[in-house]
Amino acid sequence: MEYLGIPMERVLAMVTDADSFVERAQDGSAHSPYVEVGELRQQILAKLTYELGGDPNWARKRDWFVAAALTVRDRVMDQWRSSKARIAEHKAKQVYYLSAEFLTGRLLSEALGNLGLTDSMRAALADLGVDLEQIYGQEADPALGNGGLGRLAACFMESMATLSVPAFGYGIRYENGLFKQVFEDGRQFELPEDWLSQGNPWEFKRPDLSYEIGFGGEVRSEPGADGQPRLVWHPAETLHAIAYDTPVVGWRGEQINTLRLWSARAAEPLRLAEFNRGDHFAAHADRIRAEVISRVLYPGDETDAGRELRLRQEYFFASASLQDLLRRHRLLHGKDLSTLADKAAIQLNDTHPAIAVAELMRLLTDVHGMEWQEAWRITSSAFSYTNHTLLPEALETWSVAMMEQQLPRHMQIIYQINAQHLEHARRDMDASDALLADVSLIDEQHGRRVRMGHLAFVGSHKINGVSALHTELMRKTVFAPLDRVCPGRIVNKTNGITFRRWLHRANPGLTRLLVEMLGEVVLGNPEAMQELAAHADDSVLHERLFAQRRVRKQALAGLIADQLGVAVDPAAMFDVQIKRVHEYKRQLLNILQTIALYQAMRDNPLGNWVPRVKIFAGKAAASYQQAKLIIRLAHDVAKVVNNDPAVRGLLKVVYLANYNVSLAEAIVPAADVSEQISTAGMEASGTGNMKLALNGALTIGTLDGANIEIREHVGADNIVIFGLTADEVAARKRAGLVDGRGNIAASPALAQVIEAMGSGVFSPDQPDRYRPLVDALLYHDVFMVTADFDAYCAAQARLDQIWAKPAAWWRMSICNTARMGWFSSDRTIREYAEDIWGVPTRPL
Ligand code: 26Q
Repeated sequence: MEYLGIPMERVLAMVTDADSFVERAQDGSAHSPYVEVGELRQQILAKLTYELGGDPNWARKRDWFVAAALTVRDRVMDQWRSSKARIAEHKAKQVYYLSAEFLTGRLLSEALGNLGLTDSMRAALADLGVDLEQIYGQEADPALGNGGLGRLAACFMESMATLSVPAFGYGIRYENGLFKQVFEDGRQFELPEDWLSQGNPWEFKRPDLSYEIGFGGEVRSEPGADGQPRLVWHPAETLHAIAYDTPVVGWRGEQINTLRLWSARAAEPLRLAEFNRGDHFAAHADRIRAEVISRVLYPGDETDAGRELRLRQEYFFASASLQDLLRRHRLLHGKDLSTLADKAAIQLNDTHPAIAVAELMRLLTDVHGMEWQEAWRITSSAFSYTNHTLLPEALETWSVAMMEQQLPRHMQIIYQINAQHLEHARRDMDASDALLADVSLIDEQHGRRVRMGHLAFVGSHKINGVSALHTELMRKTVFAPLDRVCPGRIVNKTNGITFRRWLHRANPGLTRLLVEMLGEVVLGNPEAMQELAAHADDSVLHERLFAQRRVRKQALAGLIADQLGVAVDPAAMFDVQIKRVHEYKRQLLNILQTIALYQAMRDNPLGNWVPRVKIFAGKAAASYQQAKLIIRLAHDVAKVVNNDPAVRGLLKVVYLANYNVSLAEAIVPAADVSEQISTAGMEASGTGNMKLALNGALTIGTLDGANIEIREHVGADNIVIFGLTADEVAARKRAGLVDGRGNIAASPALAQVIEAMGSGVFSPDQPDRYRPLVDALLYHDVFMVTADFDAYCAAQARLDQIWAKPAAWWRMSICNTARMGWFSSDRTIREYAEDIWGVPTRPL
């Protein structure tokens, strides 16, 4: 990461110091550090020389990174093998986490940290004249996800390894992850992402682990072994799924799990007949059609449904994963599949892998000859499903016609599941015709579509939301009908984040302070951080926290200067909103308030203003025009504000490009204010809110998602809440109150902002550029931006007042860090393990 390359002795000194501090607390290695450093140095040199064919005198940073990564990987291998052996020996139940996305972030510092090797590696590399902090930046950040859902999967994988829950993560090895975001004149452009171009030292290709995946064709009735007729699927097309494994190292490296990502290969490398005829293009056509399946991650979060290739991706990885886990079951537990649900808990990360419900039924009945009812018992005991959104446009459905064409046998199975499900609803639950239509797996209203959320629900024993509010809304809205006919299945599992990455690694300075004050216990038991609140008024602690934050703000300021050429003052309040750009997340509300603040500063340049830096980062789906326009507005506002001498030293606006896990790791520890301002009822949980509060930023937010629980934990005095509640938003929508004109007329500040935007103050070359945004605010403000504007500005003013009293500010910040322990993904995973999966976890 470039910011670590900034020549700032204090940054490095602080980071280095703190790292050793964390690791000395780990009981991992019995080695003498001197022996260990020497061994590491030898191994790195050997890797560089014999595996990479490099020369220590000429090696580039990238080579040193690969040599170091391979060295660490070797250390992981023995533990990995023994983890697998232990599971086989104990015939343990395993968790299978099926997710279309895993946003792991870089792995070198995580592996080193969790193995307790950071210090020794730093010393070994230093002996070789190489700076560890610099080679971290050589690793590609695998962008195999869109946002929160993908990062949650990665946090969960780390926590499962830490808690010794035997687990496989199953997903897709996209050759191109989420697009690279670049800006031209404030407009977002998407470039292909290329994380594998220089190789990936962490993955192991397993060519021996390959499964056939079929598509299309037809279903015929044929006599089975017993002479009875049975349905046999004859796919028109088959291809292979090949496994690539990455080790997942938990804290202290005791349990190593596997992230297994599938890559698509044509069944036949090329069509020989065509090749021999000299038609090389036709010979490769099948290969290309097959391999495109794992080529690219769909960039829509919350949208982009309905595309055939997406369905093929979903079935591809669901089928490969199920075939693989069935194979493992037969290997470890014998050919009897009736015990499958005792040995496998299969978690569906949203509906993206939901076709797995039908696929497991097919594999158990058609392929393994099991009776339907027995297969259904096993399937619905093995699966559980996590919902991440209630937005109607994000609920996946597939047209029956497309399903029949791509997966004809699965369509039949879905009909059969639906028949028994509707029969149960009608006979046992006394469902009316209207209720039956609502709970049917087939939506007949919009041209016959399969409702994947319904399929996942019906095929699961537990369905969970990701925050208390979200789960309550699931029961009350989208899943209310299903909850009536299948009561008791919906449970809440509030999200969490791994503190190893988001506190210990991202913020070693703060971690060191915590350990110094409270002892090493805080590393394994974050609830022990509570004690810090007793020191909330300790002025020495305030100063140390201030110094620590300042170092990280300086580093971020360096990064901003490098990327944007904008100088920001580390003494100013760093006010950050970092997340996917979506209308419901209301970056627009933040920008409107920024404009209002700018206008107020200009009107009264000698006022007692708190200097602020508004920091944005986040990608918009490539086809999401309104979101892209919001990004452009942020850039246009930045241009005007940053070049206006009237507000110099008072206000800066920056939009950092290509937000990803690594950038988050640089921004989170440098944030003073965390913007969590979604329209209430629309953000399922949020997890950035947790990362920022944990690192001591003060949240300004609505009563939405996990913000509500954050308020309960940190205390209402330590968070700035504003705006309509979810109930109030729902009531307004019901009443059709989405006209913003009344709100604008009632707010002079807002009226002035909208006037400026609409008249081209920020787009003089194209005055009507922001007409679509203005029109939406005026006539169709479904995200309640105008309704919440005044309350939001008042909340921002409260933040200014607190900032002016540093003792009050740091007291609140301390209470945040101290009381965020509950949001560890270790806690979340323990809840899943106990209430959903039925697997043990180890105490830390
Ligand atoms: C669906 C169909 C076709 C193509 C893409 C998609 C798609 C892809 C990604 C739909 C949704 C997503 C991602 C959703 C997501 O990240 N949701 C977030 O999940 C977090 C973890 O639970 C929550 O904290 C956030 O509130 C939620 O927005």
